[in-house]
Amino acid sequence: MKKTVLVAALAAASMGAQAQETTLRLVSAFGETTTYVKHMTPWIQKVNAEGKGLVQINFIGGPKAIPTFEVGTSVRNGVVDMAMTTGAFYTNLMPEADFLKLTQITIAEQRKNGAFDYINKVWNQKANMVYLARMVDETPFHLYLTKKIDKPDLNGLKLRITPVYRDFFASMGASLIQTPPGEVYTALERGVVDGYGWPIQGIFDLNWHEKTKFRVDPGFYNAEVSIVMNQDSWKKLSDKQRAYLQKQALALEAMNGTWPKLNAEETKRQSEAGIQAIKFDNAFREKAYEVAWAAATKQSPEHAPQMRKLFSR
Ligand code: 173
Repeated sequence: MKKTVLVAALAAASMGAQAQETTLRLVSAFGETTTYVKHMTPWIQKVNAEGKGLVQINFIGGPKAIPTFEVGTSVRNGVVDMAMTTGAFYTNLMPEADFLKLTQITIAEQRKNGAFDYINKVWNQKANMVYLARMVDETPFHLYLTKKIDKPDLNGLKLRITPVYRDFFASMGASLIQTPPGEVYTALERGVVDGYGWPIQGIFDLNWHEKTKFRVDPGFYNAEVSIVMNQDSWKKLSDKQRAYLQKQALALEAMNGTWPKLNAEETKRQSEAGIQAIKFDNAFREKAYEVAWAAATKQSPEHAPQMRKLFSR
């Protein structure tokens, strides 16, 4: 009799412990050796160290676990609980995903002016996702080339793209081929493409600098990489667990201050690697925004105009 009571008590205690601590499975749409995973890793360590008995994050891996362009669907369906990814990789769920590149204010400002809540409303409804934290900000995209151009005319060039660059590069006459980041090096090496779009940071991660001769300035848009979460997994958490994750989301965003410095260092590193800047005037960047907002408004007449107001300076 005594023994039965003890066993029951132990079982209850262990169930209690399980109910308190939840482990969330997270995948990355970017490779495990990249700048973005390096930026996220200390954060996961912090979440796990401070979240003992409450919330743990189990980093499953990069595109070898789930291919880059399938990560969004996996989060929506709850195959994983969380992902580090960018909107351009899950436009199959909703066109609005890619509009986050058009923010001209920081994520801290987006939390203040209502943009963050607006994003969450759309993400909840259309993708079954919670938009938890933006971990790349204040970072322009660029066009990188293996051949020189002397005006913003991309006729005759074949470029590697994602939805980020599609309409802008097409508007200058380029032919386009979409690939995940993991296939850029091979495409360059085989001469399948004459260039690619990518943010100012990260081209050394997968050795693209070996094949890159030119970078076009100015940069355009604002690279977005974020942590998103399955909405059902979010709802299953206790209030305390949700508050903890929100606190840690802010801690991750507080690390965004390092990007401008890192970007300046990367620009220097590119020039030291022999990559030459091709400089166009600011009309190049302005056209990038014009083309993208026109496309956005067509794709989402309901949300694009409001997002434009909330995202602009
Ligand atoms: O793969 C890409 O070029 C892309 O869309 C992207 C978006 C944000 C950060 C890095 C890459």
